[in-house]
Amino acid sequence: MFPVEKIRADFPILQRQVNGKPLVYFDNAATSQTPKVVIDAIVDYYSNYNANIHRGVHSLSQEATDKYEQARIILQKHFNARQAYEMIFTSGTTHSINMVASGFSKLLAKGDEVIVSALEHHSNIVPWQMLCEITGAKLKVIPMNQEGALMIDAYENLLSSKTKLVFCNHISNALGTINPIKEIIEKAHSVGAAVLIDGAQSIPHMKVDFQELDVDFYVASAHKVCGPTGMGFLYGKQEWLEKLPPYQGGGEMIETVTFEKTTYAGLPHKFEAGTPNICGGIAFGVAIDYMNSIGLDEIAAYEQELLEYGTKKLEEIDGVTIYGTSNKTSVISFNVGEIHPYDIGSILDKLGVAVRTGHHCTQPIMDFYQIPGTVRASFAFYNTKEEIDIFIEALKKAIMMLS
Ligand code: 7TS
Repeated sequence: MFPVEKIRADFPILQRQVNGKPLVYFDNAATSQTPKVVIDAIVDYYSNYNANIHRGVHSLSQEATDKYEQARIILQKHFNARQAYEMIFTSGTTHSINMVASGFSKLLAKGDEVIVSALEHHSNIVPWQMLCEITGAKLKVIPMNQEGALMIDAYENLLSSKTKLVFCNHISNALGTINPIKEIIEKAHSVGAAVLIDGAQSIPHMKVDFQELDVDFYVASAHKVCGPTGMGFLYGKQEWLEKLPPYQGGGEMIETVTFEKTTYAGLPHKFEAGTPNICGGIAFGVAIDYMNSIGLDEIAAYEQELLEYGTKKLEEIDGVTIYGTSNKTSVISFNVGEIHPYDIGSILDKLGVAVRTGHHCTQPIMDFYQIPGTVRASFAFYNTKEEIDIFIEALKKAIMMLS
């Protein structure tokens, strides 16, 4: 039995009430909640060893540097990167994607092609459009089908010797679809293209192995995996990170500076200009350790149970349409008849249930289904079937009020 009650006790926020009702937090795809071990690590950092890193000879600075670099190793081991310096700390997925897109502005030329999937979050579309504007490269799109899955045959037809980069998410935030990224990566490599995978929605739900995937770049955010906001990573294969120019100039990313010429530091410092989110990095490592203490396979199995239960309960309600029905994680995106998702979300909130409504930063997916948005309930390993029952009753009340 998955020890969900014991796990819930780790999350102080789950004790609170919202609008006089016990909180039912089903907005985990937007951000996950924070266990006490991570909160304690943040308090410990600011209470006991707050200092700038990589520069001081003094003890506090050395302690902070050691903990920050240990966190990098925790990430390296967890994701099976070849080297710790292939894990670049960033402020999150968006930042990481922009770093790679900016770097490729020096590597692409007119006539080159890049491929994006139809299932992307705007943060994995807009930076590449900006890149194409600068370089004259062409953006092509892997289409999706009605089930919310990517059409891999069509992808094969898009690939050619002109393809330089493919970017795709591991899991769609709007629908929960798990994309066949190993196949996507293999096919891209067969024409010599590099691949960036957006793992914002995958790392909370599954074990990811960078070497096994043979992925070139993989990016994610700490706040989706029980860590703090404003923190994330860019993983890049060493040969790619060496090829890319630095993203920002500044302190810490240099080897020598003169007014005539500056030389850059090695990895990872070349991409980590300025004082980073030191506490955030340390807390990210603690969050990953916490997830591993529960076990990602156990988490995935339990979340699938929640997904099946929630889907069955929702399907019993008249007028419900669920979007995204292929192999997926614990995300249910739905509408009820013609009722606007925002209206449902507002009433659910009055009843203590937190969901996200709207286009989820995936307007192309909403356009595909010809809808303005959805209500999205996304479950985490600390949610329960009893909470799903509360959500279903609240939803029925909302439908009654709005029909
Ligand atoms: N990529 C995917 C697949 C995401 O789900 C998100 C955030 C991002 C990128 C951006 O991550 P950030 O940490 O840089 O903001 N997704 C969501 C969501 O679904 N609801 O709120 C944020």
